[in-house]
Amino acid sequence: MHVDRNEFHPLEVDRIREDFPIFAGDSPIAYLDSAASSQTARCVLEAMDGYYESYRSNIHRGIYHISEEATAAYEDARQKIARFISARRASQVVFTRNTTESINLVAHSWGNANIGRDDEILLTVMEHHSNLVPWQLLAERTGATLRFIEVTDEGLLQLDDLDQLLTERTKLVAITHVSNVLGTINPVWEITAAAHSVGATVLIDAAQSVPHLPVDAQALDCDFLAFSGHKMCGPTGVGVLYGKRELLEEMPPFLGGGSMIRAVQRERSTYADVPARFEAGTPAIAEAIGLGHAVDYLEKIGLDAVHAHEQQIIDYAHQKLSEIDGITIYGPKPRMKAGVITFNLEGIHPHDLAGVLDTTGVAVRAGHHCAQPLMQHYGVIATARASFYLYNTMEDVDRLYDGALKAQNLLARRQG
Ligand code: 7TS
Repeated sequence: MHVDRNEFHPLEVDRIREDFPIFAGDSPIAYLDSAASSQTARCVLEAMDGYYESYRSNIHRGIYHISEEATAAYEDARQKIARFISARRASQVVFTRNTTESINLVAHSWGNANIGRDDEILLTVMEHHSNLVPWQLLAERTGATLRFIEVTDEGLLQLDDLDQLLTERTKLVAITHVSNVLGTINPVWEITAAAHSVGATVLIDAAQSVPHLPVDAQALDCDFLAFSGHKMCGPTGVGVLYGKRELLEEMPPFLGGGSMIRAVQRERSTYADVPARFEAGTPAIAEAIGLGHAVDYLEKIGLDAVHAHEQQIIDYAHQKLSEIDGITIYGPKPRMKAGVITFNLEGIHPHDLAGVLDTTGVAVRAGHHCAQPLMQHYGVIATARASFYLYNTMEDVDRLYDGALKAQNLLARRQG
């Protein structure tokens, strides 16, 4: 079947691409690895430069002008992020380094206090290692048991089993909103409601959803939500943990040090209110300010529009790549997923494929994508993955297609 990309009507992305310095020049990269880390919008870079050039100083301590300015900009970023995910209060937004640290914070602070040896933690087989290893470590510390929602061959969660898996022993359900490998958008609202009906607490790994879809933490009713700035046009080094107020307020500190205390004596201390209690030491000030501007940028474009754009690209990518002989595409149909397509070409190692694609200026990720249990489910060691964002074009898909054919010509013949 011949696929004509003009049948699809992508959003106009030329103007959006001008907002990303990396795409300037005559032969821009076809950057298809935004699930690993997105590109940074110029307004984010300018906001961070503005801090360093004009009011760089520490926060929450200075009684001079530029420190007050830095504190205000940092707290303003917290407000913007709270609004972006529809948190009730800004104090429910804790700045961390990334999704991984947000989840570890919950595993230590909430987990150590609330999980015991007879308890169960329910995960899924499609979790990123970030939302698996912290719970394995917690289970080792406490003697708790990990249980798993299976994945169907189509790449959806096997939710028929949910009623059996959720029992009065289930204390925590920790699930990804969107799979970083398959792109599957999981029905997290339904799972959260079912988990709450047995009294379990729910953490949603939103690393791949908050950057790409409208996410409303209050509507989802999740107890915790974790995501990273670097996947949403923001800088590296800053992430977010959202939590319900009553849970955060009960939780003991994770890291100890400056900024998180109320009063310190030789032998003991009392701790600050949330969110400061969980932000020990000097935080990533410029990065938090940059993330606030990334949120402004995404809000201006609209997350519905971003998602619709990715759906068009992923529709086209599915049709186009399906034309290739010997391709296996993993995961659900385009309509049920975000902008990720994961595949293998028969007889070609995905690392070799990625190497050939790189020679044509196409950047994809190849490997296990930090989701080894999911690879084991599919009986593969690695896959190639192209992931799309608001700045990608149909032409990027064509370049991926052409590069895949080139790899087949170069490698399949040699290996075959
Ligand atoms: N959870 C999911 C669903 C992810 O996709 C990632 C990163 C993380 C957690 C961890 O985020 P971090 O910012 O703490 O590292 N995913 C990927 C990826 O797919 N390729 O590289 C990183």
